[in-house]
Amino acid sequence: LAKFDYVDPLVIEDQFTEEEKMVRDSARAYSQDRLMSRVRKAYNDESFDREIMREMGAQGFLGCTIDEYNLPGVSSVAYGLINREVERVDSGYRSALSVQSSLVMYPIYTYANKAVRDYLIPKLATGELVGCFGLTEPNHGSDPGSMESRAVDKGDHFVLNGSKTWITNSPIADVFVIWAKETKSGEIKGFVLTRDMKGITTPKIEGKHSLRASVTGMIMMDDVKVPKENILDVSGLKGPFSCLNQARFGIAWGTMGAAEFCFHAAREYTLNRKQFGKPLAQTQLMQKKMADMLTEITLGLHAVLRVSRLKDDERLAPEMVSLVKRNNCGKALQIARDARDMLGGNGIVDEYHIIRHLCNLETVNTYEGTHDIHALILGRAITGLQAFQ
Ligand code: TGC
Ligand code: FAD
Repeated sequence: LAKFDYVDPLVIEDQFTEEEKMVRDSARAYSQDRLMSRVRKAYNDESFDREIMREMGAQGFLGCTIDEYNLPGVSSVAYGLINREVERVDSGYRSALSVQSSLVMYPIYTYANKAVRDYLIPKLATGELVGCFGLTEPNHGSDPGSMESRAVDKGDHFVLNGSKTWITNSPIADVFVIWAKETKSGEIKGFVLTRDMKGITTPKIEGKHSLRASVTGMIMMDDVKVPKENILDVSGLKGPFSCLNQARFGIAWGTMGAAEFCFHAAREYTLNRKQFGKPLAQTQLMQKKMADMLTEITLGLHAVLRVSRLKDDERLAPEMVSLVKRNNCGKALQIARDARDMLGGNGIVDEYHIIRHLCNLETVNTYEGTHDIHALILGRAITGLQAFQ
């Protein structure tokens, strides 16, 4: 009989190619060596070190699935494994990676005209330029189709007005992928804005108790003149949603990294901590919690691996992404809560990192479609009935 390994119970390792394992190992080394040592201070100071984007660029993480512009063109699984390793340290750092790769480079690479693409993709890939993705508005979060931002066609340029909120990296961004309704057609269109355009302001959102190592802000657009060639060649909500398909599946991988960190930390702690004369890990309650954690992490990883392979096989349905995004975020959040409890008082101290993961996962469970919105997406697919409105 084979030996059971609690670190990899269903031997997922066998399912990765040699290249994927190499990418995973280098992402793990970078994340543990370079990110872990900075994260407590960054989180406590509520600051994001822009240098991290250059480092991730140098590692080849940014836009790594693109097979042009000297980018590595790795599989979706490899991209997922990078997300898992980065989020093992902090969801905010994974956010920086997913926004730049999936929400900025992906739409520019897929929908921008050649000149814009040729200029921006190499600079975004090195982290020389930082991008952000503006879909959410103060009055429209789960329902972006009702957005109020407007783009008016003025012949050789568009004029954009409106405001976006909750935008990862907007205060430090050089490039803005903005979704707005083009008034003539009434259709949602994407536009690439740059920091030098007049009329853009990006105030930081202060006071977050979650994702503090990531900077979040607004984007206010006041008569911003955008050249015609900066429009993206896609219409309707499928423009932003096609980007979200990329980012949401990366989140499904990433959250498993955060959950694994919490599981291993709680295991270690309860093996060492004695109460009533024996290790806490020797109690039935602790062992049940750990059995549940390990089960959910294992199922979550195997499920997102399957979705990634289907994606690379061009057999991906958006509902598959909703299923793993929703499940893995919700399960990671529960695992972080249980781990927090297992450490008793120490569970709330930053030195043990679990409380930070727990607070971060509250955001991750909300952004890119809340847990309940993904339930409604699945509910529509199950019943054929739309329950949003
Ligand atoms: P609905 O009728 O469902 O769809 C409208 C059109 O869009 C198409 N579509 C998709 N296309 C590609 N991929 C998908 N996943 C798609 N989902 C929908 C659809 O086929 C249709 O096309 P067409 O040609 O027929 O018009 O639209 P709805 O308004 O009823 O949508 C409802 C709902 C709830 C599904 C949707 O609005 C939704 O997903 N809401 C959640 C909002 C959200 O996820 N926001 C994310 C903001 S970005 C963010 O959070 C970044 S965090 C970054 C970080 O730091 O990591
Ligand atoms: P709401 O839509 O107001 O939802 C509030 C509650 O109502 C939720 O529980 C929701 O599930 C529920 N609800 C909504 N509709 C229904 C319904 N029909 N039936 C039942 N329940 C419903 N957005 C971007 O565009 N770019 C970014 O880079 C970005 N980064 C973010 C970073 C952070 C730190 C955070 C917190 C958010 C970010 N977001 C970003 C925004 C994020 O996508 C939204 O917060 C999210 O989509 C939810 O929108 P909302 O906050 O307006 O909540």
